[in-house]
Amino acid sequence: MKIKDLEPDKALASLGSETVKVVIKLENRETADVSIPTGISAGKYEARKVSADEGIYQIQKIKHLIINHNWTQETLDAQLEDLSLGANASLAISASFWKAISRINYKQKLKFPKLMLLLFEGGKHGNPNISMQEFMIIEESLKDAIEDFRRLRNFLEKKGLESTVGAEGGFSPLSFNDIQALKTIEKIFPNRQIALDAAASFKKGTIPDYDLILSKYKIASLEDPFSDEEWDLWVKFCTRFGKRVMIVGDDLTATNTERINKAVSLRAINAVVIKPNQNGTISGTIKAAEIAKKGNIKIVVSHRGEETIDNWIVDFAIKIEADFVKFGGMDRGERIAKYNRLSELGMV
Ligand code: 2PG
Ligand code: MG
Repeated sequence: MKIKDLEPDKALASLGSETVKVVIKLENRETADVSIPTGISAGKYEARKVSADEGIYQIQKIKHLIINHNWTQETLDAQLEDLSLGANASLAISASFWKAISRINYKQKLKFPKLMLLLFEGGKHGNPNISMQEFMIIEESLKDAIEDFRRLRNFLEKKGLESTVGAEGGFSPLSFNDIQALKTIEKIFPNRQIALDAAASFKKGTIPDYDLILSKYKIASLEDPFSDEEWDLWVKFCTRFGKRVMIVGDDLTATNTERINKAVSLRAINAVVIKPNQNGTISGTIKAAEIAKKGNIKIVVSHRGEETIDNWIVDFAIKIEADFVKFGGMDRGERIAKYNRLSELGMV
């Protein structure tokens, strides 16, 4: 497919910082625009991004190599890799092409991933008295997720605690700590499975008592329990708990094919987060997901801390048959945009 035009621009992400946006036009008159999110707790093994200004400059500079040529997703991404652009500039081109040619046709019958619905957040995303970054529950239906989030809001509202939300639309009451968050979830949702993201690479001070938390609460999934360097701790932990709990690599693996390969062969994880902007191209991200599938581990496709209102990540998660998705709480427009897309595509 020939790319007729490629226009880089700036857009604001959810915390008010500038990010790279691209509008693409194809010869068949399809157009698409994408704007790239960024991590708040971005891992050090992620592909390097550049500032929005630098990204726009880079795209303008190489645009003549891209337009008026015929591409498949693979050939375009191979060219982008050769050009060594910032990951956000590269992904803006790669993902706009993907969005223009691979968006889901509404008439298809789709298999939807389970939702990791964010209820409370702390760490770098919210009130730091809550040391873990994310407290989620697992939902199989969008309707249940909407109802559950509303129930939690009503509960907190009665206590005057509902007005503080974190970066991803989860609640983050200033008076809460980790245990209060867990107790509240257990009280209101006794039948739901809990998923946590400890984001341990960013934690100051002591790590939580995982033995206690895993024995007391219905934890089905624990992401980044240790930092992205502590391979031995990961392996021991996964040997011990991996049969009953999903041990999920995010900062550890950074959607990087080599790191996922290593984590799979060491059995350091039994599930992995996939984030296109950690990788820099769509083909590279798909390759990372394929390694995970071959290694028989679960896939969690995730949004980022600093998100945009773009929603192609939803189509992408469905297309690569993700087992789970993380799109935040039912609050803040950039999170709602993803839930709305799931609804448009027929998730009930
Ligand atoms: C994470 C992500 C998304 P950030 O750690 O899983 O929730 O956060 O984008 O800030 O890295
Ligand atoms: Mg994470």
